Amino acid sequence: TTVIPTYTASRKRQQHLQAFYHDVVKGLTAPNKYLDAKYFYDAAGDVLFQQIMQCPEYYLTGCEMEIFTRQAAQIAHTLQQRAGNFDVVELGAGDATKSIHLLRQLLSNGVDYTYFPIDISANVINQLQINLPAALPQLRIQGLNGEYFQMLQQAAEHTSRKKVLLFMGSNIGNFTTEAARGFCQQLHQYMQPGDLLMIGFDLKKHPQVILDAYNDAAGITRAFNLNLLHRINHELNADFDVQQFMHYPTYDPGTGTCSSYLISLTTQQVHIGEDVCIDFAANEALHMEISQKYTLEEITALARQTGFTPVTHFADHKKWFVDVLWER
Ligand code: AVI
Repeated sequence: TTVIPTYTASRKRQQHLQAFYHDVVKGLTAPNKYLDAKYFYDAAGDVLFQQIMQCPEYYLTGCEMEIFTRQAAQIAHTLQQRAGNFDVVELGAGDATKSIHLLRQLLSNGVDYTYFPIDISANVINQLQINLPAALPQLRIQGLNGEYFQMLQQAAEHTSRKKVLLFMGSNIGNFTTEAARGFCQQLHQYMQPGDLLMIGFDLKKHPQVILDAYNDAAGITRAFNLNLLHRINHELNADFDVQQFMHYPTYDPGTGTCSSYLISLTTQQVHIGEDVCIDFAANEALHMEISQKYTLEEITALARQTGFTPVTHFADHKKWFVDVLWER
């Protein structure tokens, strides 16, 4: 019995490495070079992202935390009124530091529900299954480790109750607006009429505030971006000279798109394994990530375009961030 898990783990690792290699080579050989931001989150990247969330410039976490601490009662009341009996499913639950306030409020209101946190990281799910029941002993929790849509399917097989889906932290901002539309449409297909969806959106605001959030003075976001080059070096046997790349975030207040680039400081070549050699020109840009910002009107339009009915929204006191509630 010990052989099978080891074999499975190494096979999973092999599959991961193949997909990672494929995506990296595809991005670095494209006419406009890019890397897929989903690869930021290795063990070092997870730690750096935790540190970003503590940075004074990175207001998003504090704003959404304010919404969930100060308005947990209103949010719970609205969910109960709209959905009656329901289970809670959280996509990309992380450490649930924000949703725990809602979970606690629902328990103290006597709502009988199961919490299904979904996360791609097995480690995250294991930790949640230990830590959350310690903090909320009455909580019924069923962690689901895997891809969002596969795990949504599993959650649906566990229970036929209505679902309240949470997708928080402005994770939707890491999609282009077109991809966000596709994602919401796909969610719609996995939901039943009457199910609710709560999504955290970062709002358009003073451009300098946004730019600073992705260019913190302590250099954590810089390290977060450069860490992906380190990861490619370690995992794919590449030779990025990380010092020769500069973190360069931009924000376009017209489109609301914040884009992070790494700029090649010199003409250089990077080898990936034995077969691939990538040429960088001096000043060539490598696109790393987008963090899309929205207006409330754009969010409402997104709901309607993807088949949802907007119910209400909860904003922080500065009106920098909203968690919107939509009904399927
Ligand atoms: C996870 N995501 C919502 C973060 C964001 O704001 O786009 C990732 C991040 N990248 C740099 N700082 C934070």
